[in-house]
Amino acid sequence: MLDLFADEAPWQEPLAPGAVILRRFASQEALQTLALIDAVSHEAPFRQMATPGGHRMSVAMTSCGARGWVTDAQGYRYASRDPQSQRPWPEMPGVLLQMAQRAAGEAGYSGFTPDACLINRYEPGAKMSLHQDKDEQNLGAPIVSVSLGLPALFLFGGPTRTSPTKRCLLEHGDVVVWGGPSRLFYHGILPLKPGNHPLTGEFRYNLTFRDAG
Ligand code: MD6
Ligand code: FE
Repeated sequence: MLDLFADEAPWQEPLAPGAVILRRFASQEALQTLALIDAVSHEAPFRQMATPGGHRMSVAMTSCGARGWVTDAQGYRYASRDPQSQRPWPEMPGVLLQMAQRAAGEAGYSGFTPDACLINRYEPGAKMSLHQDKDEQNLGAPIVSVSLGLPALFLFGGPTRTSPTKRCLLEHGDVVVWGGPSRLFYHGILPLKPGNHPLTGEFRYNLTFRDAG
């Protein structure tokens, strides 16, 4: 298929110390990435997990790589097997690993070796409350986040839950790389507005590559 959405040259927007948005960085690889998400989800289906407090998440998730992020009554953690099947998570496809490494390098983080890729799927109304990503062993490594499909409003805060937040729209192909001084900053996603994206229909997908170690 001719990709009418991959023509723009990428550009960078600083977000915070250590954090940058690489606009449209993943546009060229969007179709391939969506096909790989589909393949991963056949082995490890999207599921809405329960928080430790017993709330069902509105975002459906799966993972690939040596580790996957899971939540249940026992808490948030990384696990080397899919709790639903007891099988190892699907391998992280080489093209995804390489895309994440290129994005990290572009943002000044060379030598990034993610071992986990969490894949989020949002339907209209789905959201991600303000949170910190702190379940990874290696907090010195950045996180690379790839957005595909419908746009979403991203809230980017500061070191405390009540820090002022800025809102930015993350669109198809945008990649956020962040680490360093803002690695533990609070962030979230506002409820997804309904829409119809030519490549993903009513969904938004987000992939986050982490060194969970
Ligand atoms: C999302 N992203 O974009 C949710 N976390 O759907 C995250 O929670 C996130 O984009 C850590 C680093 C980058 C992220
Ligand atoms: Fe996060």
